[in-house]
Amino acid sequence: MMTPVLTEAQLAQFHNDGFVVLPKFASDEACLALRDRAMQLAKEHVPSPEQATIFTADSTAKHAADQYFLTSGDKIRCFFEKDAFDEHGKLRAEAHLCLNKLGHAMHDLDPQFSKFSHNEKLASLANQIGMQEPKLLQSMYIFKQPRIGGEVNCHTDHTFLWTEPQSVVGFWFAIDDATTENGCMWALPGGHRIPVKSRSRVNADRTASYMEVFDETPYPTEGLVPLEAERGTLVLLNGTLPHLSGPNTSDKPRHAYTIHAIDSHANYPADNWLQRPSLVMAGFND
Ligand SMILES: O=C(O)CCC(=O)C(=O)O
Repeated sequence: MMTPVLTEAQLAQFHNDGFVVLPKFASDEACLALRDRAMQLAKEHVPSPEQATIFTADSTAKHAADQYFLTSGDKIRCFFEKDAFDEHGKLRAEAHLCLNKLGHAMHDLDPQFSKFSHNEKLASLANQIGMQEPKLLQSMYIFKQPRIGGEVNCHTDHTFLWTEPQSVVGFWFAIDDATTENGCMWALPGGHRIPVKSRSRVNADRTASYMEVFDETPYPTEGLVPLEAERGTLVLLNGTLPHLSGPNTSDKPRHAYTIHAIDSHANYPADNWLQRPSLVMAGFND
C-alpha cells in the first residue's frame, strides 16, 4: 500500500474540477538543479543559427520542420519560439535563449531529468488518482522566455496523446514562479466533462499531422481561472481538461517542466504523432 499524497479534499477537487494545484511538491533545490540542466541541454542540443533558420515555417522548410517534430518522441530536441526570428529569418538573440521548449524524452535520456521524473511520491499520486499502470509517455521543458514566450492555445492533452479509453494525465511543475504577468496556465474548472472536440492524427506515411474535428465550437473562455504557481508547485491535469497559457510579456522567465503519463492498459493508436520506436515506456517508480 502506497502512502497517499493527496488529502481527501484534494482528491475530490481533482475529480470535480479536473485539476488540482499542489504547492511545494518539489523542493527548490530539485527545481533549480533541473533548471540548470535544462539550460545546459539547450546549449548542447540547440541547432546552429544557420540550421535554425530552416525552422522558420516558410513553405519549403515545412517538411523538414514537421519531420524534426514528428520524430522527436524518443529524443531530446529543441523547438524555437515563433517570435525568435526577425523579418530576415535571423535569430533575435543567442539560440538557446530563443527556445520555446525541449522535448520529448528527457525523462528517459537524461539522468537529471530521469531522477526528477521517477519517484515514489509521483507513483503514489498516480495510483491515488486511479491510474492502473501509469507509464511516462513524454516530457517537455517549457522556457516561456521573457517577452518572446508565446501563448499556448486552449487545448486538451487527450487531443494530442490519444488513448482508448482516455487516460493521459499531465504532471506540470512550476520551475519558476508562474503568474498572470509571465504567462501562467489557465484552466476551466469542470471542463474535463465537456466531450473532447478534436483528435490530432498523422497521415499514413507520417509526414504530417492533421486535426480530426468533432465539434467546431471553441471552448468557453468564461470561467477560466489562472493557475498561479510558485516554484515547486505541481499542477495535476486531467487529460480532457481545457487549459492554456498566456504569452510572457514580462521580463521574467517562466520555466516549467511537464510529464504526460498514460495508462498502459489503454490502447495507444499508431496514428498518434508521438511514437517512441527506440524507447520502452517506464513507470514512475521504475
Ligand atoms: O506550460 C505551458 O504553458 C502549457 C503547458 C501545457 O499545456 C501542458 O503541459 O499540457
